[in-house]
Amino acid sequence: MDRLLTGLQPSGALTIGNYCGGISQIVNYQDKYETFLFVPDMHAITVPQDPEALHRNIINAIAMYIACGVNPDLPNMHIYIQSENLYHANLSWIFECHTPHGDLTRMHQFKAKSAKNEAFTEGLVTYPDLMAADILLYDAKYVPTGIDQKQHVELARNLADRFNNRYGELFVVSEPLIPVIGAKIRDLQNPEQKMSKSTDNPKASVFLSDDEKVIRKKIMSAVTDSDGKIVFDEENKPGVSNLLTIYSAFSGCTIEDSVAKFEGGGYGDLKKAVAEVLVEKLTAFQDKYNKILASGTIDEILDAGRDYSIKIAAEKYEQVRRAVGFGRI
Ligand code: AQP
Repeated sequence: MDRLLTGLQPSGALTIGNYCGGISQIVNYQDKYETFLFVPDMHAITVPQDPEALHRNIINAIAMYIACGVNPDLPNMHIYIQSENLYHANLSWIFECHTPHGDLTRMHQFKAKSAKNEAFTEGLVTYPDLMAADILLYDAKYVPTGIDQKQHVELARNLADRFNNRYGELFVVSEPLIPVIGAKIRDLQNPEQKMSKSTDNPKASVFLSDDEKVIRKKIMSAVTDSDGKIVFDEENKPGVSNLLTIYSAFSGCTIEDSVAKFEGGGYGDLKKAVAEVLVEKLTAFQDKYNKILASGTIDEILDAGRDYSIKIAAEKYEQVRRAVGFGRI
């Protein structure tokens, strides 16, 4: 079985964007690939985090993955916490010593997040090296992701190529898997930007944990435009196109079917339908989520995932360590 790997930062509650770009793809592919699904808590601290909230977000994220359809009982599913496997940090250091600084500071995510905080840390700069380590330790062939993380997967591919050329075949060169619908769910208040879990605007993102009333309120106040036509045109009508995308992603329709369903109608009707489909899906996730949190099974899942991930990562790290000349011959 080929390997697939992905992680979602526990930097806040997960959004419907995280679901479309990450979780839904894992669910779609979980019977086909050996899946490494981890919680990147080390990535989360590249921006300031409250320690208590971080602990809680880690466990909540696992419960939400499972509530959304990830099956922890599959023998090919491995769920673990990044910081519990020290090989991620070890390999990241080696990658940092092989990545030109300029390659890191030209990353879109670095530019966006450093612009928000002048006192950004070095961890924010080297984030893509840690992500490359997350991927390459496991010979992951596929990395499901939204558009925003594609550039980081490309950096991991470049590192794999560079190492293979310089030190001999060490790494599988991974491919990003970008969803056809929902690769970039947009901020509801500023549709020029992508939706994010760490937003400051309370109306910008729909969280998977939002209740019915909140979902309806956020969708009904989503920014659209003044021309009143329901057309899919991401460049000129990003707000309306975003609503059509969310409707399609959560109802299973194509974009064309959604346009056909709503064209000629008003934005109010489109928003009501988007809210309806989200309420139906998210309340079903939330029912399962509460049961999983109460079941006390998460530790067992994480212990097994940690032990397996360490076993695989240790073998790869040993090869790399020898290749770069660390330690004794
Ligand atoms: N808006 C989005 N649309 C589609 N996919 C998205 N992803 C993130 N936002 C969208 C995808 O979700 C997965 C997990 O991302 P992450 O949590 O590791 O980091 P991120 O991309 O930085 O996500 P956020 O929500 O924007 O987090 P913060 O606010 O902490 O930076 C990835 O596959 C990502 O592409």
